Amino acid sequence: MPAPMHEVVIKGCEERFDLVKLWLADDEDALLAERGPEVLGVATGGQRKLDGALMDRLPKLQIIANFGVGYDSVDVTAATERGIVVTNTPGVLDNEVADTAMALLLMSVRELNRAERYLRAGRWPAEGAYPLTASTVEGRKLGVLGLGRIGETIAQRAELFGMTVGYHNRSQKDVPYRYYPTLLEMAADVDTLMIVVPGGAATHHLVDAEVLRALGPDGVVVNVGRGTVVDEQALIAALRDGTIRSAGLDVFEDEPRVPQELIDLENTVLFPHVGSASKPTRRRMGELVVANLETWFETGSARTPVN
Ligand code: NAP
Ligand code: 8YV
Repeated sequence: MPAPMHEVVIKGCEERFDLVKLWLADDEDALLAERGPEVLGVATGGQRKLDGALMDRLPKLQIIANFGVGYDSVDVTAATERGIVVTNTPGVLDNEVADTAMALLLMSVRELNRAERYLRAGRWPAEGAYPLTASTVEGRKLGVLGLGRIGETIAQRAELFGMTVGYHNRSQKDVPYRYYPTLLEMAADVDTLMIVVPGGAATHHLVDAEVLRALGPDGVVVNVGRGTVVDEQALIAALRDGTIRSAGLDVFEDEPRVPQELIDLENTVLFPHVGSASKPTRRRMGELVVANLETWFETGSARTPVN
């Protein structure tokens, strides 16, 4: 284990395996040289990059079990080349992340974060009612970029909120939502863009200035996928000059650093990557990490492999 993880993973691994805690080493290089050749599995929470160079220090490595659906900190190509299976934690967090996404959407459209700040600042008795919001959620057109497990869970919620739903993926799915073959086409047709695609090179800056312009002045962007999907500087400019209305963000390009410009803007809702961050959900994710390791070493197949 390269860095500290959820207690369920630490305990689960300690009970079943001989756990090497790399972060406790005074001399990491020496520990890797001494214990690396014995290591058969890695449990990781994504704090540390798992690249080919590190894999080469673990010549008997069979499995990398990632805590989280997104596994962008693991070089899966390098793992596959070395015959190492990579697992993630899909499914168990869909509802939690979808709830977080809806909270960002509702807060962004109805300015609920600003309204709360208004009350806390004592402005209600002094200045009267908070101004009416220009927009409302019911009737908005939602475009989901990445209609996968979490994206579909968000789509179901959005329908209940009276929104129409469309999506853009690389491939069309058998779902009752309109498919847009290109992101630009979708952005031009909807007013609310929900980003739920994975990070990595294939999705880097997919949402750029052109997409934001296409979304238009009533446009709301919500990102619960990965920060790298959005050109953050283009987003800041679009929020500043009214190209779009507002943004609700759970993920950022360089976490945990969030650009001061985003913090200073009134039309942003900013969460510190808490999409799945409840105790029950994180526990389920931890249990799935341990289950992947356990079944791999018991049966030779993992529960939720990605390669
Ligand atoms: P999933 O089921 O694999 O869905 C991902 C969707 O994205 C798929 O429908 C896929 O469809 C689409 N997609 C992938 N690459 C694309 C591309 N280049 N262009 C357009 N569409 C693309 O994954 P999930 O379980 O829903 O999770 C999605 C992501 O959410 C994770 O990878 C992670 O980054 C993020 N996440 C964030 C949090 C949080 O706390 N904020 C929590 C969990 C997950 P096609 O393959 O057809 O393109
Ligand atoms: C976690 C996530 O915050 O699952 C993911 O992809 O982004 C979140 O659930 C993260 O994985 C915790 O390390």
